[in-house]
Amino acid sequence: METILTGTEETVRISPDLPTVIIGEKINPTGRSWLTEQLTEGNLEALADEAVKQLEDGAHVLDVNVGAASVNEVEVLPQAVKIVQDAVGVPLCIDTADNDALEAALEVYRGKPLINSVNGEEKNLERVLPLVAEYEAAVIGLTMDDDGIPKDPQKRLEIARKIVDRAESMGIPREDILIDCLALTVSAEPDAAVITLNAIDLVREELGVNQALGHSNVSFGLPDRPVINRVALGMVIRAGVNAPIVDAAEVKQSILAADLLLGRDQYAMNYIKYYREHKK
Ligand code: THG
Repeated sequence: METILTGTEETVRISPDLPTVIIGEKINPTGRSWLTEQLTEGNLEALADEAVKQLEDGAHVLDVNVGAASVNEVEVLPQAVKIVQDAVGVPLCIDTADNDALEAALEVYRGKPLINSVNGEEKNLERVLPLVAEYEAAVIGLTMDDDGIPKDPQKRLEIARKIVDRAESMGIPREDILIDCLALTVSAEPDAAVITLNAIDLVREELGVNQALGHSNVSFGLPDRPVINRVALGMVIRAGVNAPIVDAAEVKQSILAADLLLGRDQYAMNYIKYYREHKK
């Protein structure tokens, strides 16, 4: 089960047998008012710096999300994709709920992107999957539908199955679908993380597809978020997430450690290499 993504210069492979792929979350105005201001005014230069910095921090793919109430995404998202691709050669994860903006971004994207996202809502499947097929992209499927996000892990699995089945019926290879079992904050719902972990287990066992996760959501509203994010990350990687959307600066070492412990880093080569390069 190998998902292949390409940017202008680099290819990234996502597979249960390979080290975890880090999707950098920082090109996103949520909770960052200075970035919202820049995007609203159409000043996109900051995105190039943000992209380069995340690669230095150890990201492999970059999520690009310009969504804010004051931003015209149909105009700004394709511009953002161009600017980020001019700055870095890695594949991008195009993150938007506005499917006209998605289509505009796909038109300018160079390579094979990861579309973020489709979900189990009938209307959404009908709009997004034809774009995935047409542009021969990969896609993240969110385990939510017209009734919202189920609390029952089995129901999240059923939505994942529906997305995979529908995509395959349209000629989209199974390898090009990543499932996201949805991380919700444990500050609002005590069982939130356990439900997500159980859903990830089920998707790994029953569908065997690669899995993404908007991981930092788990700690919203709590003090010392990095410690929660780092501890939870070991758990979700063990359960089956192999392409988490995270702040690389915050969790790079934890991911290297998790891969080492799970036998995905022969002779600790990656782990040791990282510390050798970052000693100074
Ligand atoms: N699933 C998928 N895609 C997603 C999400 C998901 N994309 C968006 C989001 N959820 C994942 N990305 C983020 C990005 C930032 C934060 C959380 C998730 C975050 N930001 C800090 C805040 O809002 O407080 C601000 C950080 C800063 O100031 O630098 O927590 O679930 N498929």
